Amino acid sequence: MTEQATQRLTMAQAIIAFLKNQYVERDGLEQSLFAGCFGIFGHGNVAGIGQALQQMPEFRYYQARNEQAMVHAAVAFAKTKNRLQTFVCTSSVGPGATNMVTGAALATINRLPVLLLPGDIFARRNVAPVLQQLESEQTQDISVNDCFKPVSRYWDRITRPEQVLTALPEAMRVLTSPAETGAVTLALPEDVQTEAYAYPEAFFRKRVWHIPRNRPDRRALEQATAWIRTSKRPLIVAGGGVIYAEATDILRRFVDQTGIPVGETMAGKGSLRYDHPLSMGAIGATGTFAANRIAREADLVIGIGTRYSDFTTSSKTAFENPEVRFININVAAFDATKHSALSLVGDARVTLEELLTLLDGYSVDSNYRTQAEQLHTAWEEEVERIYTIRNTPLPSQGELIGAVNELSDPSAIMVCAAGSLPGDLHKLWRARHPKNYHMEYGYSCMGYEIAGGLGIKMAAPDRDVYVMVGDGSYLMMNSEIVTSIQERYKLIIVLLDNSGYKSIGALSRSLGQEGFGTRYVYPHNGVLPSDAAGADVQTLPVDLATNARSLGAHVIECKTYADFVAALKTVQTTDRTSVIYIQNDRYVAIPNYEGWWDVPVAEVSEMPSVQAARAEWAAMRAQERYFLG
Ligand SMILES: Cc1ncc(C[n+]2csc(CCOP(=O)(O)OP(=O)(O)O)c2C)c(N)n1
Ligand SMILES: [Mg+2]
Repeated sequence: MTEQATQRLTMAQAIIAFLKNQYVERDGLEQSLFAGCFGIFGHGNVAGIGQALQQMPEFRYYQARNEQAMVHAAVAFAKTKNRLQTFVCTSSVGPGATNMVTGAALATINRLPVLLLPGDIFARRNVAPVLQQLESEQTQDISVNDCFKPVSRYWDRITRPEQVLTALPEAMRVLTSPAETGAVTLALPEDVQTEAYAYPEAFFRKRVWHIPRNRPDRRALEQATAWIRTSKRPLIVAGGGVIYAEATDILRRFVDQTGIPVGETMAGKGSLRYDHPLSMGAIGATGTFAANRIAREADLVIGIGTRYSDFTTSSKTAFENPEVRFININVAAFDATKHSALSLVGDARVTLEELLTLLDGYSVDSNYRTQAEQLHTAWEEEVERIYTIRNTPLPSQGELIGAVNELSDPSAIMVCAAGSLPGDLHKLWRARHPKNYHMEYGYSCMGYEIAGGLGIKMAAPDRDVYVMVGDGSYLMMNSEIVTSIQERYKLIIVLLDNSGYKSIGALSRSLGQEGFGTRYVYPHNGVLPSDAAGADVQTLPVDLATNARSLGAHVIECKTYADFVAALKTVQTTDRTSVIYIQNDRYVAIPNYEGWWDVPVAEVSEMPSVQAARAEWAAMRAQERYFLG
């Protein structure tokens, strides 16, 4: 064996020394994959990864308040960077680790890269059970970190220091793969983290991982061309893949040349500017009437970078044309083959470029184009109508969304994740650039909003970041306001208080259940009052504005729409994270525009309203289709 130069480091030091030398390159643009490491220290990582970070301050360490939140921040950062950069997240053993499981699931579902380094129980075992260890009577080869397995795209436990020599390259392969990316978890036993090994120096050399723009099979492209040329009513469904591939310019050219209208998913909104005449806006359960009407009769659906979630397909009821077929452009074969599609497995940008060349001279029938353009105009009028509602005494959510949209800088980024806001924003937000609308709707995780906003601001410090958050989500996770103050990343948080869950309240009422369990009010005779109790309830003495102030934010409390407009102007010059607090109406809703979402209704109930909802549900359920090609 030839002698290799080595460096004696602890396993944790070797990890950080390796990670700081990992770069990615796409289209000739090179950057380091990791912007640093978020972490919360405990006995499971303080002397391992914690010591390594202290020794290598060039790999920037950021303190977080909650492990779940730090993964959200990392993932939101990665989404803003089109998956070309992300963070490492280090936690202690036990609860610190399991707090990250939700974040891992969110990352994997949304196909966003993040590297998780939870501390793990002792590999040497002699002192077991260590504080916070889950013991098993069947095996000693188990810890709570096994919970990460189903939510990680790559999972490993490092029981000897030299194992990182083979584990870290695997982690990099997955993190830098557009098709396979998601959460990568390396569970690090707290003793092994501190153990030394003579690592080959070559391991720490700068490495550049090329992010490919793979091209689909030529024959499949030709077949797709033939399908498009013979279709009468084609529709593009633009998903997150369009944005991650930076394919929005070619998409616009594709649409201009072919006249094919575009509906957008939650992750794909912003693929085409809202004011493009062939933008049908949001599609599916939270879609516009424009997109949903075009979808209903489409004979060809071209899905680009979409997973076809139930929100996108209106739970498989959106596409009613008996002849409908699908062409799916996707980096992941898994998604490309959905709906028995003709699969174009490849990068959205290069695939659209090749397809457009092959479609030279093709354009949809002018009647169809005119119909789509008219629907676009009608939809824009509907948005205008909702933006100009002035509801009293409490403002409506729609008008508040309108104010944020119109008074925010066009370059800003708006972030949201759960509650009634995502559905309303999907319909109403006028996306002016591909990053304008940042919606985490793969996991729709309450608590992502503020933590995610922090990650976005770190990725795009020159842009204003508007966090749209409900009172429920705010209560679930507001801790990263403190981190935003500490690191001087200014967020503009719009906190919409409707005393509970407007979204699930409305869903519950639509299922005949009167909003049971969705209001923040005192129980009455041991039962939480539902919406049937109306205003005859005792409200809670909770003061969220003061809560935000106590965390260091600049807070502006509003009562009216006019106050809200004034606050939106004021926050443009505040010096730190600012919260605009406003109560808004729980009941004024944005209509459903011919979309549907399958939420099964109880088959047996004594409530006539539930029985009626069940009958209505059964009728829609019968319309759900399989797309078998
Ligand atoms: C972590 C998590 N728990 C539960 C849910 C289910 N859920 C979806 S929306 C919602 C209520 C959100 O309340 P709020 O943030 O006040 O928004 P609103 O519905 O009032 O607009 C709940 C409980 C979820 N999406 N995420
Ligand atoms: Mg609420």
